[in-house]
Amino acid sequence: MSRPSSLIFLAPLFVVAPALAQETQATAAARFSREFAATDLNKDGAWTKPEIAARLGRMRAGTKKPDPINVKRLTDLWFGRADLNKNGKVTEAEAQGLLAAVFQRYDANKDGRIGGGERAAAKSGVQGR
Ligand SMILES: [Ca+2]
Ligand SMILES: [Ca+2]
Repeated sequence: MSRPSSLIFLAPLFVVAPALAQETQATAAARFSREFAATDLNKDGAWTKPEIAARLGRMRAGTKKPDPINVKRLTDLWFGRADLNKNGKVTEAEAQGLLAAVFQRYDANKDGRIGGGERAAAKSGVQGR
Protein backbone atom coordinates (compact mmCIF):
# COMPACT_ATOMS: atom_id res chain seq x y z
CA MET A 1 0.00 0.00 0.00
CA SER A 2 1.73 3.14 -1.16
CA ARG A 3 -0.25 5.90 0.57
CA PRO A 4 -2.14 4.40 3.49
CA SER A 5 -2.57 7.66 5.37
CA SER A 6 -4.67 9.35 2.70
CA LEU A 7 -6.90 6.29 2.34
CA ILE A 8 -7.40 5.97 6.05
CA PHE A 9 -8.61 9.55 6.21
CA LEU A 10 -10.71 9.35 3.06
CA ALA A 11 -13.31 6.95 4.43
CA PRO A 12 -14.16 8.89 7.57
CA LEU A 13 -14.23 12.08 5.54
CA PHE A 14 -17.21 10.82 3.58
CA VAL A 15 -19.02 10.60 6.88
CA VAL A 16 -17.54 13.61 8.63
CA ALA A 17 -17.50 16.06 5.71
CA PRO A 18 -20.64 17.82 7.00
CA ALA A 19 -19.04 18.02 10.44
CA LEU A 20 -15.89 19.54 8.97
CA ALA A 21 -18.01 22.29 7.44
CA GLN A 22 -18.40 23.51 11.02
CA GLU A 23 -15.81 25.95 12.28
CA THR A 24 -14.66 24.68 15.63
CA GLN A 25 -13.85 21.24 16.93
CA ALA A 26 -16.69 21.56 19.46
CA THR A 27 -19.32 22.31 16.80
CA ALA A 28 -17.83 19.62 14.57
CA ALA A 29 -18.19 17.11 17.41
CA ALA A 30 -21.80 18.16 18.00
CA ARG A 31 -22.63 17.87 14.32
CA PHE A 32 -20.91 14.51 14.12
CA SER A 33 -22.92 13.30 17.09
CA ARG A 34 -26.09 13.78 15.01
CA GLU A 35 -24.45 12.05 12.04
CA PHE A 36 -23.50 9.21 14.32
CA ALA A 37 -27.10 8.73 15.47
CA ALA A 38 -28.38 8.86 11.88
CA THR A 39 -25.92 6.17 10.78
CA ASP A 40 -26.47 3.96 13.85
CA LEU A 41 -29.42 2.18 12.28
CA ASN A 42 -30.20 -0.19 15.16
CA LYS A 43 -29.56 2.50 17.82
CA ASP A 44 -27.19 0.40 19.92
CA GLY A 45 -24.69 3.25 20.29
CA ALA A 46 -22.11 1.73 17.97
CA TRP A 47 -21.42 1.47 14.27
CA THR A 48 -20.92 -1.85 12.54
CA LYS A 49 -19.42 -2.25 9.08
CA PRO A 50 -22.82 -2.84 7.41
CA GLU A 51 -24.15 0.36 8.97
CA ILE A 52 -21.19 2.35 7.67
CA ALA A 53 -21.39 0.72 4.25
CA ALA A 54 -25.10 1.56 4.04
CA ARG A 55 -24.36 5.16 4.96
CA LEU A 56 -21.47 5.52 2.52
CA GLY A 57 -23.55 3.91 -0.20
CA ARG A 58 -26.15 6.64 0.20
CA MET A 59 -23.58 9.42 0.00
CA ARG A 60 -21.96 10.88 -3.07
CA ALA A 61 -18.39 12.00 -3.46
CA GLY A 62 -18.58 15.04 -5.70
CA THR A 63 -20.42 13.99 -8.84
CA LYS A 64 -19.46 10.33 -8.62
CA LYS A 65 -21.14 7.66 -6.57
CA PRO A 66 -18.58 5.63 -4.62
CA ASP A 67 -18.36 2.19 -6.13
CA PRO A 68 -19.18 -0.77 -3.85
CA ILE A 69 -15.68 -2.25 -3.94
CA ASN A 70 -14.16 1.04 -2.83
CA VAL A 71 -16.82 1.49 -0.18
CA LYS A 72 -15.95 -1.91 1.28
CA ARG A 73 -12.22 -1.28 1.13
CA LEU A 74 -12.49 2.15 2.71
CA THR A 75 -14.89 0.88 5.34
CA ASP A 76 -12.43 -1.88 6.27
CA LEU A 77 -9.57 0.60 6.44
CA TRP A 78 -11.56 3.07 8.47
CA PHE A 79 -12.77 0.38 10.82
CA GLY A 80 -9.24 -0.86 11.41
CA ARG A 81 -8.28 2.63 12.41
CA ALA A 82 -11.34 3.60 14.45
CA ASP A 83 -12.15 0.36 16.30
CA LEU A 84 -9.54 0.81 18.99
CA ASN A 85 -10.54 -2.16 21.16
CA LYS A 86 -11.10 -4.42 18.12
CA ASN A 87 -14.55 -5.60 19.20
CA GLY A 88 -16.07 -5.20 15.74
CA LYS A 89 -18.00 -2.08 16.68
CA VAL A 90 -17.07 1.59 16.62
CA THR A 91 -18.62 3.50 19.49
CA GLU A 92 -19.28 7.21 19.28
CA ALA A 93 -16.28 7.81 21.57
CA GLU A 94 -14.03 5.87 19.20
CA ALA A 95 -15.42 7.69 16.17
CA GLN A 96 -15.16 11.09 17.88
CA GLY A 97 -11.50 10.34 18.58
CA LEU A 98 -10.87 9.79 14.91
CA LEU A 99 -12.87 12.90 14.00
CA ALA A 100 -10.67 14.93 16.35
CA ALA A 101 -7.58 13.54 14.61
CA VAL A 102 -9.03 14.45 11.20
CA PHE A 103 -9.97 17.91 12.45
CA GLN A 104 -6.48 18.52 13.75
CA ARG A 105 -5.03 17.29 10.47
CA TYR A 106 -6.90 20.00 8.56
CA ASP A 107 -6.50 22.71 11.19
CA ALA A 108 -3.29 23.75 9.51
CA ASN A 109 -2.56 26.79 11.69
CA LYS A 110 -3.66 24.99 14.91
CA ASP A 111 -6.03 27.68 16.11
CA GLY A 112 -8.80 25.20 16.92
CA ARG A 113 -10.92 26.29 13.96
CA ILE A 114 -11.13 25.23 10.35
CA GLY A 115 -11.14 28.46 8.36
CA GLY A 116 -11.97 29.09 4.71
CA GLY A 117 -8.72 27.92 3.14
CA GLU A 118 -8.41 24.96 5.48
CA ARG A 119 -12.01 23.98 4.74
CA ALA A 120 -11.35 24.10 1.01
CA ALA A 121 -8.34 21.83 1.51
CA ALA A 122 -10.45 19.40 3.53
CA LYS A 123 -13.13 19.33 0.84
CA SER A 124 -10.64 18.75 -1.96
CA GLY A 125 -9.24 15.93 0.16
CA VAL A 126 -12.71 14.39 0.13
CA GLN A 127 -13.51 15.00 -3.50
CA GLY A 128 -10.07 14.78 -5.07
CA ARG A 129 -9.42 12.22 -7.81
CA1 LIG B 1 -25.42 0.18 15.51
CA1 LIG C 1 -14.74 -0.75 19.40
